[in-house]
Amino acid sequence: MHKVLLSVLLSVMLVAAGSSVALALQSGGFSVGNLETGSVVGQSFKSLDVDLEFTALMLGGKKAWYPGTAILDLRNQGTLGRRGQPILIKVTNTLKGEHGFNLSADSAFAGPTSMQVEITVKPGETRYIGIPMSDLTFVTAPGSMKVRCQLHEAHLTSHLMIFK
Ligand SMILES: [Cu+2]
Repeated sequence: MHKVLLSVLLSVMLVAAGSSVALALQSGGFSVGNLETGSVVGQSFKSLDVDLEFTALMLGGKKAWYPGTAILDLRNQGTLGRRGQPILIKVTNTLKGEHGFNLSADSAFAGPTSMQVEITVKPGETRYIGIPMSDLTFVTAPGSMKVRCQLHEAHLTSHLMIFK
Protein backbone atom coordinates (compact mmCIF):
# COMPACT_ATOMS: atom_id res chain seq x y z
CA MET A 1 0.00 0.00 0.00
CA HIS A 2 2.76 2.40 0.92
CA LYS A 3 4.67 1.60 -2.23
CA VAL A 4 1.65 2.40 -4.38
CA LEU A 5 1.10 5.70 -2.59
CA LEU A 6 4.74 6.58 -2.98
CA SER A 7 4.76 5.86 -6.68
CA VAL A 8 1.59 7.90 -7.16
CA LEU A 9 3.16 10.78 -5.24
CA LEU A 10 6.34 10.48 -7.26
CA SER A 11 4.53 10.50 -10.56
CA VAL A 12 2.47 13.54 -9.50
CA MET A 13 5.69 15.31 -8.61
CA LEU A 14 7.27 14.35 -11.92
CA VAL A 15 4.27 15.63 -13.86
CA ALA A 16 4.35 18.87 -11.89
CA ALA A 17 8.08 19.28 -12.53
CA GLY A 18 7.63 18.48 -16.21
CA SER A 19 4.88 21.04 -16.72
CA SER A 20 6.79 23.82 -14.99
CA VAL A 21 9.73 23.18 -17.30
CA ALA A 22 7.39 23.41 -20.29
CA LEU A 23 5.98 26.70 -18.98
CA ALA A 24 9.46 28.12 -18.50
CA LEU A 25 10.33 27.32 -22.09
CA GLN A 26 7.19 28.99 -23.39
CA SER A 27 7.79 32.31 -21.69
CA GLY A 28 10.14 34.29 -23.84
CA GLY A 29 13.20 33.28 -25.79
CA PHE A 30 13.80 33.54 -29.50
CA SER A 31 13.01 30.78 -31.95
CA VAL A 32 14.60 29.87 -35.27
CA GLY A 33 13.04 28.23 -38.29
CA ASN A 34 11.92 28.67 -41.86
CA LEU A 35 9.09 30.89 -43.02
CA GLU A 36 6.70 28.01 -43.71
CA THR A 37 6.90 26.11 -40.42
CA GLY A 38 8.49 28.46 -37.88
CA SER A 39 6.61 30.10 -35.04
CA VAL A 40 7.27 32.23 -31.99
CA VAL A 41 5.04 32.57 -28.90
CA GLY A 42 2.25 30.80 -30.78
CA GLN A 43 2.37 33.03 -33.85
CA SER A 44 3.51 31.54 -37.15
CA PHE A 45 6.36 33.29 -38.95
CA LYS A 46 4.11 33.43 -42.03
CA SER A 47 1.61 35.64 -40.19
CA LEU A 48 4.29 38.17 -39.24
CA ASP A 49 5.96 40.91 -41.26
CA VAL A 50 9.74 40.74 -41.68
CA ASP A 51 11.05 43.61 -39.55
CA LEU A 52 14.74 43.26 -40.30
CA GLU A 53 16.84 41.63 -42.95
CA PHE A 54 20.54 40.83 -42.62
CA THR A 55 22.66 39.37 -45.40
CA ALA A 56 26.16 37.97 -45.15
CA LEU A 57 28.10 39.23 -48.17
CA MET A 58 31.45 40.56 -49.31
CA LEU A 59 31.84 44.30 -48.75
CA GLY A 60 35.02 45.96 -49.92
CA GLY A 61 36.87 42.66 -49.76
CA LYS A 62 35.64 41.87 -46.25
CA LYS A 63 32.92 39.55 -45.00
CA ALA A 64 30.10 41.57 -43.50
CA TRP A 65 26.56 41.40 -42.23
CA TYR A 66 24.71 43.92 -44.40
CA PRO A 67 23.44 46.52 -43.62
CA GLY A 68 26.11 47.96 -41.34
CA THR A 69 23.42 49.82 -39.41
CA ALA A 70 19.79 48.75 -39.18
CA ILE A 71 16.97 50.47 -37.34
CA LEU A 72 14.09 48.81 -35.53
CA ASP A 73 11.42 51.39 -34.74
CA LEU A 74 9.02 50.10 -32.08
CA ARG A 75 7.34 53.43 -31.43
CA ASN A 76 3.63 53.27 -32.15
CA GLN A 77 2.87 53.58 -35.81
CA GLY A 78 -0.76 54.19 -36.65
CA THR A 79 -3.62 53.86 -34.21
CA LEU A 80 -3.02 50.25 -33.17
CA GLY A 81 0.79 50.12 -33.20
CA ARG A 82 2.41 46.70 -33.02
CA ARG A 83 0.22 45.39 -30.17
CA GLY A 84 3.05 43.25 -28.84
CA GLN A 85 3.64 41.50 -32.16
CA PRO A 86 6.94 39.56 -32.14
CA ILE A 87 9.91 40.72 -34.18
CA LEU A 88 10.83 38.69 -37.25
CA ILE A 89 14.38 38.81 -38.61
CA LYS A 90 15.38 37.29 -41.95
CA VAL A 91 19.01 36.18 -42.13
CA THR A 92 20.59 35.12 -45.43
CA ASN A 93 24.09 33.86 -46.08
CA THR A 94 25.19 34.53 -49.68
CA LEU A 95 28.80 33.54 -48.96
CA LYS A 96 30.51 30.23 -49.71
CA GLY A 97 31.23 29.30 -46.10
CA GLU A 98 29.15 28.90 -42.94
CA HIS A 99 28.74 32.08 -40.89
CA GLY A 100 27.43 32.95 -37.48
CA PHE A 101 24.74 35.48 -36.63
CA ASN A 102 25.05 36.80 -33.09
CA LEU A 103 22.73 39.58 -31.95
CA SER A 104 23.50 40.91 -28.50
CA ALA A 105 23.56 44.11 -26.50
CA ASP A 106 26.56 46.37 -26.81
CA SER A 107 28.83 44.70 -24.25
CA ALA A 108 29.54 48.00 -22.47
CA PHE A 109 25.86 48.33 -21.56
CA ALA A 110 24.80 44.68 -21.31
CA GLY A 111 22.89 43.59 -18.21
CA PRO A 112 22.58 40.03 -16.88
CA THR A 113 19.14 39.56 -18.48
CA SER A 114 20.28 41.04 -21.77
CA MET A 115 18.98 39.40 -24.91
CA GLN A 116 21.35 37.14 -26.83
CA VAL A 117 20.57 35.48 -30.14
CA GLU A 118 23.11 33.15 -31.72
CA ILE A 119 22.71 30.90 -34.74
CA THR A 120 24.79 29.60 -37.64
CA VAL A 121 23.76 29.95 -41.26
CA LYS A 122 24.96 27.57 -43.97
CA PRO A 123 26.13 28.84 -47.38
CA GLY A 124 23.14 29.95 -49.45
CA GLU A 125 20.75 29.38 -46.55
CA THR A 126 18.02 31.71 -45.27
CA ARG A 127 16.79 31.40 -41.69
CA TYR A 128 14.16 33.32 -39.78
CA ILE A 129 14.44 34.38 -36.16
CA GLY A 130 11.35 35.24 -34.15
CA ILE A 131 11.83 37.32 -31.00
CA PRO A 132 9.00 37.87 -28.49
CA MET A 133 8.44 41.52 -27.63
CA SER A 134 8.96 40.64 -23.95
CA ASP A 135 12.60 39.80 -24.72
CA LEU A 136 13.15 43.26 -26.17
CA THR A 137 11.91 44.80 -22.93
CA PHE A 138 15.26 43.87 -21.42
CA VAL A 139 17.35 45.45 -24.14
CA THR A 140 19.52 48.03 -22.43
CA ALA A 141 18.55 51.68 -22.28
CA PRO A 142 20.54 53.03 -25.22
CA GLY A 143 18.78 50.45 -27.45
CA SER A 144 21.96 49.64 -29.28
CA MET A 145 22.79 46.06 -30.24
CA LYS A 146 25.59 44.45 -32.19
CA VAL A 147 25.43 41.91 -34.98
CA ARG A 148 28.56 39.81 -35.11
CA CYS A 149 29.73 36.54 -36.59
CA GLN A 150 30.75 34.36 -33.67
CA LEU A 151 32.76 32.12 -36.00
CA HIS A 152 35.15 34.68 -37.50
CA GLU A 153 36.98 37.54 -35.79
CA ALA A 154 37.55 39.37 -39.10
CA HIS A 155 33.85 39.37 -40.04
CA LEU A 156 32.68 43.02 -39.89
CA THR A 157 30.36 43.96 -37.02
CA SER A 158 27.03 45.65 -37.71
CA HIS A 159 24.73 47.66 -35.49
CA LEU A 160 21.06 47.52 -34.67
CA MET A 161 19.46 50.62 -33.22
CA ILE A 162 16.14 50.10 -31.41
CA PHE A 163 13.79 53.03 -30.91
CA LYS A 164 11.11 52.41 -28.31
CU1 LIG B 1 31.71 34.76 -40.45
